[in-house]
Amino acid sequence: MRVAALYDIHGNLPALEAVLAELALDPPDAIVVGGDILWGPYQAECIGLLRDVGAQFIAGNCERMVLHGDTEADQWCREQLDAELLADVSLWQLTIELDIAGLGRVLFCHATPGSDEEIITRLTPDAAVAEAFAGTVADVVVCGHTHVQVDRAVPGALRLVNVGSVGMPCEGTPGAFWALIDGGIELRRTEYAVEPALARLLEPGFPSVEDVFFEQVRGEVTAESASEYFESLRGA
Ligand SMILES: [Mn+2]
Repeated sequence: MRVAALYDIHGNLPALEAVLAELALDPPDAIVVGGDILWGPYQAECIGLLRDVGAQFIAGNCERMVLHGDTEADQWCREQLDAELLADVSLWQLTIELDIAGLGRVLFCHATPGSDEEIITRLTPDAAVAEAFAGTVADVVVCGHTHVQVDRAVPGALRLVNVGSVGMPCEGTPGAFWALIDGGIELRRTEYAVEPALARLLEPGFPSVEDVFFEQVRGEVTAESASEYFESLRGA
């Protein structure tokens, strides 16, 4: 079974189009969308493209923010979606589990199985990671949320993979980041044209679009700085 894991798309349609064009050349058996497809300029368009290819969706903290939040951006995002789509999003589960030959039980969640916003980074000590996943029965956990790719074995626990972000990566280089899971786990990067994408992302009127997208889409936020920032928030 070949599974593409696409996380943290954030309504970045040009980035998603690039990944889907690559996947169309050799379609996987399943596509798991790991939360935070919402909270960005082209939410409904991204959901539409992924529904067309039969993707399965789980919810992240941004789905919760778009459904229930009260910032200007939360409200703008909610107003872009019709009642039927919002009702569908409210039904998305927090986890999906798949049995994948060569890996075993693979649990997909946005941040951790028990929280859509718990911070785990490449800098988080093993003991804290083991504690966050205590009680999780899986061989591999596939997560996102912190927008930096990670593949680490947690001693005595499990293999933790963060597939990175399609739409708002913090990797020090532009592109859409995701993973192909096929017995092994391949962390992937798909290139797309940055400046035309930024021009398109401005069009719908998503609030603070320049603050949210420009540095990350241009690849100006490094994995090191993002990991240090997120790690400073952990447990705060
Ligand atoms: Mn996110």
